[in-house]
Amino acid sequence: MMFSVDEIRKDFPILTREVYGKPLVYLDNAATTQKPQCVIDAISEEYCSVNANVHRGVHFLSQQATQLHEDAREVVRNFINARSTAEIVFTRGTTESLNLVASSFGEAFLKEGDEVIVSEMEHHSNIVPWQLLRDKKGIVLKVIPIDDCGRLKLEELEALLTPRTRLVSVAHVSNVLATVNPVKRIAEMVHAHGALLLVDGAQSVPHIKVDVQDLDCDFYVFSGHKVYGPTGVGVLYGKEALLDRMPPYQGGGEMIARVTFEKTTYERLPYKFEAGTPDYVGTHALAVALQYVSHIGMEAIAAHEHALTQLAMEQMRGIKGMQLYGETDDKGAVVAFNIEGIHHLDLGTLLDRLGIAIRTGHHCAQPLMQHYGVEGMARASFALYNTKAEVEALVAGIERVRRMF
Ligand code: 7TS
Repeated sequence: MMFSVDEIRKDFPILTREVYGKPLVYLDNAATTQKPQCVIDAISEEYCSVNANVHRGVHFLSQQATQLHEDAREVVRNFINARSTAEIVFTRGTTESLNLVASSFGEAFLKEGDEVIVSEMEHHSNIVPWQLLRDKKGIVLKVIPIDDCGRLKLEELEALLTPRTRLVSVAHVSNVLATVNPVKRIAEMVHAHGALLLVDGAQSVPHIKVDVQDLDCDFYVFSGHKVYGPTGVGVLYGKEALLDRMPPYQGGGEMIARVTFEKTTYERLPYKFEAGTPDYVGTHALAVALQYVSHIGMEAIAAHEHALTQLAMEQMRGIKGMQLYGETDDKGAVVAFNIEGIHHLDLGTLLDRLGIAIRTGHHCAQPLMQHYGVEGMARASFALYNTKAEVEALVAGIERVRRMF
């Protein structure tokens, strides 16, 4: 399929709206993406004509809803090339997937003094669950530092790995610097030390082709809403042998084989980790979103977004007082920056009045802000429907704001 951004934009109804009488320039895609009509329709059609609780009923609608939900699991499996649908656990999102692993893997495999390694560029959701575990179990949390360009210092990771290291948990792509971390290489390093690798794919799945078997990571997590799907649904991929050995995360319906007051046995994978009624409408709509981007082609999406990011970086470098963060060549679709003499919040607020939506603040990565010695940054993040004209509007908007100070 030919990549035509004009055609793609027609699929996203929200992109035609105006804010403050100006065309919306939506550049906060790392926070959440807008939804194509097919995803919106999938949600409304399922509620209009299928809705019934899954896995429970013998009746027609329940079976049809179950089919859609389980077909969605197969779509996710195929999208990230997992071996089996037993390895695809539906969750509420990246945050819940990370908490699930911290809680369940922590319970099964971590003892006092065992080490978990994260990186300096992690989102809080890949820091705090491990700190909670540290408080509970006395594990040791170590941190891979970054250089000022925003690259992980892999030689320092090598030095951090010890016989007590059980798990390394890192972002595939940073939500601030957009660094694409060499997770395949990291998996080799980590496995050579007998530890496991968890990859936070919240910012990679929407932008680059992911193959969990090729990466050979042990866990991979992502959120539906960042990849044009609905809010409230996400994925935990885990190698089957590993998930099999982990205890349930939550108890309730769906996750049991048999319950007596004396003893309860658990369902097979992946249901052991899916207590309660799942968001089966959300999983179906997520599958529709993944099919939508697959149809366009992840390579074409990556190329389009790379061109936008390069253009933004090039033009923004020319702005007086500009400080860019994250200067790796192959970076993803995010540009984080500050302008000397202008608070990032003022910049964001003034750009908003021009119809340009960017993010400001710490981006849930306060340790990263501490690395750069700032309280916050402005951040523009791109998606498949953004255009060169929007990048130019951003640059012109920043220039206009800058002249006001
Ligand atoms: N990990 C990374 C790398 C993220 O970017 C985010 C969300 C999360 C985890 C958490 O995802 P959730 O769907 O469970 O909330 N990042 C952002 C952001 O950059 N701006 O808003 C949310």
